[in-house]
Amino acid sequence: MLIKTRKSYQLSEQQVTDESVYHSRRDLLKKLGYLGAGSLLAQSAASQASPIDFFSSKKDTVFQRHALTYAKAEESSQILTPEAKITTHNNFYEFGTNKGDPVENAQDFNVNPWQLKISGEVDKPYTLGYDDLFKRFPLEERIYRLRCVEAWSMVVPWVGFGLAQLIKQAAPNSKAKYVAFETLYDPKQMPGQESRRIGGGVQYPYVEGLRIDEAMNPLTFMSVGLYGKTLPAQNGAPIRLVVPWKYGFKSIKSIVGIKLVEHKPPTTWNILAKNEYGFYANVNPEVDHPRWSQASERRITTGGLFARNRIATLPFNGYGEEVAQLYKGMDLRKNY
Ligand SMILES: Nc1nc2c(c(=O)[nH]1)N[C@H]1C(S)=C(S)[C@@H](COP(=O)(O)O)O[C@H]1N2
Ligand SMILES: [Mo]
Repeated sequence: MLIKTRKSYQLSEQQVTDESVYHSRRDLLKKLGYLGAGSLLAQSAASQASPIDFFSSKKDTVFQRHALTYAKAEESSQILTPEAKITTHNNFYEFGTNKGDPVENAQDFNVNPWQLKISGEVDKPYTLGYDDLFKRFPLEERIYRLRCVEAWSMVVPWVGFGLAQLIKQAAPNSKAKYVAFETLYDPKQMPGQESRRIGGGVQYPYVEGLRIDEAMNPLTFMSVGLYGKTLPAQNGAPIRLVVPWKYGFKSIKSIVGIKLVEHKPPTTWNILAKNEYGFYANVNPEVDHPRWSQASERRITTGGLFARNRIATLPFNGYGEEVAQLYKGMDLRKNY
């Protein structure tokens, strides 16, 4: 018998009702000083060392729903990766190539003021300032698996909004076939951009891209927070992309530009090694990296060194039902 189970990403949407999303957003706005709760917290928003809590009061329903969301995630074997691991095991080459470099080197990264420009093949280009990132679109929580091309993975409770909302607001024209993303270029703040040795020889600014239909898919997410708080710098503050069915390198961090374009845009890892990293980068256990297998992954969980956390990798990282149709008729070996 076929038992229909909920998709993991729907979990949070079912647990966090519209009402609680509304309240959590109100709560955030309050913290940021928009609903008259003072400016002290608004200031600390700029400093990633003291992230703003989206779900402040431990007594109200919002917090309880939030906790319930996490509990349900654990029940459904979507065991959340602990916050302490999500925020200390990072790939963010602008701050160094070792997993512990970003948390160490990004502590003074200044994200406020910020400008995110939406431009290109659109009728209504616009720019979002720091505050707009949290105000313009209703925030929601999504629990997603994140699968790095290096064969490790995590389960992350993100906070943010669908990329489709941001794109629709710009009114794309008929030439908008792809979306090009760009990370901040600021070598003074990002030591990896100044030194080839620290930055791993990557060409900066880091750039990424999606086909327009991939960008408009409901799963494609702009994250401004995790574990109910604003994003730590090392995870891509103040705003980063999350594309859960693709390898992690597509999920570009600290974005300053989103441009709708006619032709397939260049992407950072493809520029660096095009035989190893393609434009699509869909998680695929059947197509190995030239230097290692992609058939399984090490899930980063609560377990220690000897935890049995090697699991099979799923096509499209387990999101095939939502996204496989985007690639109908395509040779996924060629389009890796
Ligand atoms: N600008 C930028 N974005 C980036 C990267 C990077 O080095 N620079 N690394 C990517 C890779 S390889 C992964 S796996 C994810 C890691 O996100 P996390 O550190 O939040 O887990 O970010 C992606 N986004
Ligand atoms: Mo990655």
